[in-house]
Amino acid sequence: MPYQAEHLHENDLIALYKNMLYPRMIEEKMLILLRQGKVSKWFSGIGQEAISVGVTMALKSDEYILPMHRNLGVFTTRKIPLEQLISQWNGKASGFTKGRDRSFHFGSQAHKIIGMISHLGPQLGVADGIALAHKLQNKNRVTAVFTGEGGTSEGDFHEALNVASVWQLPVIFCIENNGYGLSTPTNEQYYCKDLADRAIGYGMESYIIDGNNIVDVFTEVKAIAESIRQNHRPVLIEFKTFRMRGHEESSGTDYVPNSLFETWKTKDPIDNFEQFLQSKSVLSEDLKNEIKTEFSHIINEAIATSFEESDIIPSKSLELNDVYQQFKYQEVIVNNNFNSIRFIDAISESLKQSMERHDNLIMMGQDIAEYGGAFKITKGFVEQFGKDRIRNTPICESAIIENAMGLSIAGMKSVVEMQFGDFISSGFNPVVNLLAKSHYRWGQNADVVIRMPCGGDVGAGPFHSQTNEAWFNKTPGLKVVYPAFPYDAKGLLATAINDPNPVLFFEHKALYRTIQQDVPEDYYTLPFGKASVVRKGEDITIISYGASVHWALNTLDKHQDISADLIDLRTLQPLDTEAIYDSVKKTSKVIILQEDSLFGGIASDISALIMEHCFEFLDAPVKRVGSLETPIPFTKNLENQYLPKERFEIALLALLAY
Ligand SMILES: Cc1ncc(C[n+]2csc(CCOP(=O)(O)OP(=O)(O)O)c2C)c(N)n1
Repeated sequence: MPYQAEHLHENDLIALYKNMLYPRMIEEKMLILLRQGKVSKWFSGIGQEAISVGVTMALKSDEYILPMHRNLGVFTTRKIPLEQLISQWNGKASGFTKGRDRSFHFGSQAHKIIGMISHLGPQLGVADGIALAHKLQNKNRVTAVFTGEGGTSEGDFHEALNVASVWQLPVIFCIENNGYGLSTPTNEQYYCKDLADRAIGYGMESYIIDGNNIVDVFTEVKAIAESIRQNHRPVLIEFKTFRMRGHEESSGTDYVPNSLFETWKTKDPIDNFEQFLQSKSVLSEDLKNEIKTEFSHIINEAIATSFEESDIIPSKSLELNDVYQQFKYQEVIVNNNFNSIRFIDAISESLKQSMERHDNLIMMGQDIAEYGGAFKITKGFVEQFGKDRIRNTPICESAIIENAMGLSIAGMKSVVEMQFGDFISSGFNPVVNLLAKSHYRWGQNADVVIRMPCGGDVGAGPFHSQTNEAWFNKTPGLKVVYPAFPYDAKGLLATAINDPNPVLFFEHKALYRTIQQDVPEDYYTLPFGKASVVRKGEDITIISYGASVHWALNTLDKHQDISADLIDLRTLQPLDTEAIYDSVKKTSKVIILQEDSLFGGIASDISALIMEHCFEFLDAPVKRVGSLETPIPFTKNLENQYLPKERFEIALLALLAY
């Protein structure tokens, strides 16, 4: 193999060699332990070490790298302690995820490494977010992210490249083209000669590098990184290489022709480089043996230390405590200068005041800049805060939510506006798998608020009227806020932005311009997990949130003789169970009204909780009322039939008469 190494000092050459050899020797040991059933699942990077090592050595130590499942060389080159790595793979408490996630599904801020979630593609958008943060912070840093060739078929890949290009982000996208995605060969994965050509469509430059030649990888990536630091832009690199073992160790390689293994064996990145170094008298036999003996010793010691560590003793409180980052709510109260404003103005004011308070807060969304967003909530923001902080995005919910994760990793806050809450389905994966699980998995918070204009009664049909909070209430790690009044909306949104955890903030569109209230002019906060009792009464408890609070109010206005507690939950996660139980214990009858179709919604869980905690206090069965079990229709008559307003009145009267 030809090595153009004249520009490299002998010490650099030895460092490249050692950094490749170390992960190879660890892997060889792992394979033995795996066969003995002593380690969990293993994805081999044997034969691909030059890429992990070359890229990592080409970057500076304060620059982030986002590796995949075959990039042990990234972790070892960044000098992650081996005992801790082994404990991670063995599910021990001192591993990076405390036994909560396996293999390379973790990150380490100390080493500027951000590990993957299983879904592969989301890594790429996260890299965009980190690079965006660095660009906004005027740090000349490159971010490198890996994907296999299989992962390039995912929408996330295309979205991330497009965003990086449109925003000219300093990201090096590294495709490790190793011939197979599990058992799928490249000709069943994509229909073009070189994946590097994908860059053309995104107006991006690209390179093809021999991924088995450590000198080429290191030298070329170093030059590309230096150039990107000077002149911010993304670059796509396709590394040609080969996967020398199965997808994972138990899956075999029957589908790979033997001739391919034979050909690629001759291209082994370590054997060839070793021979080259020996031919140049850089590596003597003695030195080689010395290095190998030293590594062997380190590896055996680390394995012994890790295996001595006892198994995790499960603790419910430890598990539950790590789902969210601790947040110390800071109350800000104001009691003067009230103005009568609409729900929509309250949201807008709150956003503006938070933008003024948090220099590290940015907003992203479709058409939110000059146009002011679909509902004009951010009108005028660009003039005040500039386009760096008020960012129009391409139409790619997944990549933008992944960007938000990346911003958080690099110390920034973000608010992402969904044009309509319905479109979160196009960014569902990063919300429920990346933002929600990150803190529990490896202690990395996602300081992101996603604004969700939602809800029906607006004649907008199945794709612009859903109230999809139940998709998220279900997922540990997310907070869900759903105000019904301008005062609550303003204060709760300020808290959502202060909270370092991911918050889904639901804004009912039918309330935007119809509900008005006296609201303090200045900035204030309201706590999560505290319901508000909108009406006080004795005979029945009505529990609701969002627009349906107003439907309940209208019903009570029509029936002045009904004495009811009307509880507006305000936040669904956390849920104020105390307020619910206190009221039910007082009134002994309870009806829960939700706008969403009934099955699987929050009303069902609240009903179950009441049964479990207040059964002895009940004088009647708990009643739930919600929309029909259909998608939400567009035509007024159909929508009226779908929504539960009329059914609520009937059910309320029936329950009172029970
Ligand atoms: C969204 C998603 N679909 C399917 C999988 C299962 N899966 C895990 S790795 C893999 C193959 C990945 O191939 P490639 O991106 O080429 O990387 P390689 O394993 O070859 O390094 C598949 C199908 C997954 N993890 N995520």
